[in-house]
Amino acid sequence: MIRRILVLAAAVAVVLAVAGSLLIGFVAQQADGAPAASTVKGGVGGPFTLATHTGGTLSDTDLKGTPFAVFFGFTHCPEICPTTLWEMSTALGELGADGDRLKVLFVTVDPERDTAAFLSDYLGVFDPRIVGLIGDDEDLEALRRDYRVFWEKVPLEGGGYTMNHSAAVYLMDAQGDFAGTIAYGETAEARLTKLRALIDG
Ligand SMILES: [Cu+2]
Repeated sequence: MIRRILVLAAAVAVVLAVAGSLLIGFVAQQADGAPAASTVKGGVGGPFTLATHTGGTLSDTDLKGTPFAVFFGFTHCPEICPTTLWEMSTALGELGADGDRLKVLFVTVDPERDTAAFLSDYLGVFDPRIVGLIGDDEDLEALRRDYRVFWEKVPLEGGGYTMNHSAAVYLMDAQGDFAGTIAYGETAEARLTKLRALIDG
């Protein structure tokens, strides 16, 4: 009986965790309308130059001709970021060599803690093709506006902080125009279909 209650409690915890993360995604979607619209076709996206986790730089002009999937998060994230990075790694694995025709980018919205070294360690467990990107406050404000991303710092009881943030992966085509999103919680099949379509243009 006790075992049954424990199993039930665990199941309820999982359901609550999933519902909570969906709610965060939903709230994030609702809250992201405020910044001025981007001038890029599709209304999402814009110019950027950011530091990579391997010590280089990457700009939107470097990506001309290469479709990319970009996601905004932070390494201390308890669930959405590791899940998304794991799912994108799985998708890249399934795409195999076709996955080389696309770039998957992870922009940290927590540059205070996510240094290049920290990001390198963190990304080490995911597909090596995923590029971690770090910007300063000005870079991040431009991305927040152009990509209509939402994030905010939330102090934690007992010290420290976490970040609430938009959970969608933004898909940008080879011209740098907005091509859609992958929502948090979409099926692996839907994710793969969207990535294949992005690669095939
Ligand atoms: Cu996250």
